[in-house]
Amino acid sequence: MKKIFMTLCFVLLMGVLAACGNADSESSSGDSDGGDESASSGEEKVIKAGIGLNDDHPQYKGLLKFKEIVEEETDGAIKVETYHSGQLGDDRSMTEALQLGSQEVTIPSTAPLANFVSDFSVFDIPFLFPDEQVADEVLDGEVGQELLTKLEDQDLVGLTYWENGFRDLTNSKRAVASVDDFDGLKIRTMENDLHLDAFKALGANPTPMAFTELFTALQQGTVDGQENPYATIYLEKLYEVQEHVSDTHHIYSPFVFLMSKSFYDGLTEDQQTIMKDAAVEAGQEQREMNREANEEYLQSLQDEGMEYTEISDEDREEMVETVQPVIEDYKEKIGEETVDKVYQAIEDAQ
Ligand code: TK8
Repeated sequence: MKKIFMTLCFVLLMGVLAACGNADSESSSGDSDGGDESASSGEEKVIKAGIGLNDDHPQYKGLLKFKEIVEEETDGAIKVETYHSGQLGDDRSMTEALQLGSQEVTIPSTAPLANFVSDFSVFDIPFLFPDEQVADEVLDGEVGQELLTKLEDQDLVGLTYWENGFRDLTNSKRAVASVDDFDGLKIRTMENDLHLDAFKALGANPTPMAFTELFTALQQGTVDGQENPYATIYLEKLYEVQEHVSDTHHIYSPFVFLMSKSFYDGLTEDQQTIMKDAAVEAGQEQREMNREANEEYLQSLQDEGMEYTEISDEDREEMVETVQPVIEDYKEKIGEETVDKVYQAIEDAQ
């Protein structure tokens, strides 16, 4: 009798222990399935965010704003480590690092990004955007957002656009006021075929180069000149190795706020929403800071001794006509549908 009682107690005890065990696994599987959609769920995550420009540039100030928002909104569950001045690499190599999952965020210009998704070269069409307001409307509108979705096939998530700005020519040889003045100038361009062919059409001798190599190349005379917004020319101290600046305003360069798709897909829905909202909010501030900077720094470049040449409407029109064959040639390479949609969006925004 006693033996039967003891057996029953043992069986009952085993049943109770098994039920407790299941309860633990159910509660843990509830967590591990990501059932907790809160922004601060799970183990701490770290975002390595690298850019090519230095820590004085509005791009870095925008990145610090992104960091502030993300760490606040996730209660520290996601930390952002920020790197500038090409510490983690150049636009292309950092974009490749995101594809590999060894870095989580970078913010390249669209020109090198066109090597990953060719449609982005639409923004390299010279003289495409008339001003920043139209650029904002097109980039933040349907066609700009649709382009960002094309990045997913490249293991990248494009969260939003920030602003690099209207690009202006500098060089160490001569004042550039007209098409003829481009003749033979060794101009560094971003790593983008449309940029190369456009400067060849103007008579220059272009060389594609990562931004991280630019200052040394200018200092050593490997190239005579380059083109970037005034804020970059000033804050990267290119006035130390360049004599002349012209307001060519030949291209409006967007930045794309990129995140590694493998990292993004591992976030909860709440965390993904925080990433997007933080990139957009920080981007709005970055655009404002960038515009103020570009206004201010043209005068600063002249104060540092650079000779400023204003391009007349007539000479700019000649530049537009000179690069038109290149634009026609690239419409097919970029994708006729994308080019037509962007031109239509620009017309609608004016
Ligand atoms: C910085 C670059 C730079 C771009 C260039 O990472 O390469 O000239 O304008 O700002 O994206």
